[in-house]
Amino acid sequence: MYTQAMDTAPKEERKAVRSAEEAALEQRFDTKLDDGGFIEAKDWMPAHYRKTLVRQISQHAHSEIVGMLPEGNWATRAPTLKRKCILLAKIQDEGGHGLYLYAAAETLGTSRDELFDALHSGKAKYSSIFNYPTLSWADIGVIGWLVDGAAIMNQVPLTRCSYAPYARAMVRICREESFHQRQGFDALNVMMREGTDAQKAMVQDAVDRWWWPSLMMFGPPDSESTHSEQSMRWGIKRISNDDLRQKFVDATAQQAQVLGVTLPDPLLKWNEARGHHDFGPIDWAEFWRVVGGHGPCNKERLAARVKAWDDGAWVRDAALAHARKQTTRQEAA
Ligand code: BYC
Repeated sequence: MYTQAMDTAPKEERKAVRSAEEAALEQRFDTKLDDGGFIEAKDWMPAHYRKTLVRQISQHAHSEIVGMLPEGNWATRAPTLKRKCILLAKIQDEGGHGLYLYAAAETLGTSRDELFDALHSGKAKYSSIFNYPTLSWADIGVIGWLVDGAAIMNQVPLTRCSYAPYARAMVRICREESFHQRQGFDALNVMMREGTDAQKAMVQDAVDRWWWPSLMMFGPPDSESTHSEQSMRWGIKRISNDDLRQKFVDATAQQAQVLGVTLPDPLLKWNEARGHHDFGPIDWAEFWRVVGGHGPCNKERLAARVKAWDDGAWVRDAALAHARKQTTRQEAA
């Protein structure tokens, strides 16, 4: 039969050569990671490593931009000009984090349109925590203290993630998250030190509502975590879900004492033998309900993102038209 192919070996033979080549590449990839090396966008990587990274980085990016919504709810109602400026800056930072992360995901060969499609169609996940409502101003402080606190605990190890573009994005994100956590603690501290009894009660109420969902941010227990084992082997995750959760509980229990609030867990207690705090059982049924789309605000959050995307269509069209006009002018010059 007529063919222009250079390689006329039988199909099975070609497959064997390809898989031997792939095995050698995979061996080199594994050795690099075992030696503590990092992978760059143009390096060879197994398809599953690429897919895992696109999944995690895009979920992370979606969480950042969906995370702007519960805070945006209070942008017009911040109690002072100073707090309003801080809140606006924080919300803008979250938008920026989303953009660094979408850019990091794009280096893996997935387009931003595909990533947004997955979010808007409800296929892609984002952090469970953003499906809870922000009912009072104290919620904004508690999001900074607990939610950003949990985010830092989870994200500092990601600055050493084996995929270098993600690791580099995380360095800047963590610096900004650290400011977010401190501003949240400061806002609560002012309410607890100088506030009225009603304001103190508002802080306690917010802590009571956000504590358990914050612990869920770290993901399911290690025994039920689908991706942990492989992601740890590849150096995408450096510390397990349960270990990070424990570190967070230990750090936060002390901060709660300084603030003068009670964490809503009667079983929370320092365990001298373990050198850690023991804590009560997490309601994993609630976690899976929220992750499955049935939390208090899932529908509202997704609808707000889709609306923002649709309302922004004219801006994207205008930017594209402007870029086309500039290219035509440059070509004509
Ligand atoms: N919510 O095998 P596992 C922020 C899913 S942004 C929803 O342990 P993995 C901030 C998981 O995706 C915070 N889903 O997964 C922003 C998987 O489902 P799929 C976001 C969750 O990936 C603005 C399944 O459960 N941070 O802090 O090894 C303002 C099994 O889980 C959750 C990041 O994204 C959850 N909480 O570990 C303020 C950090 N947990 O994909 C603050 C980067 C798990 O198979 N991501 N699932 O359908 C990570 O570190 C890891 O992806 C996780 C989960 C630790 C979250």
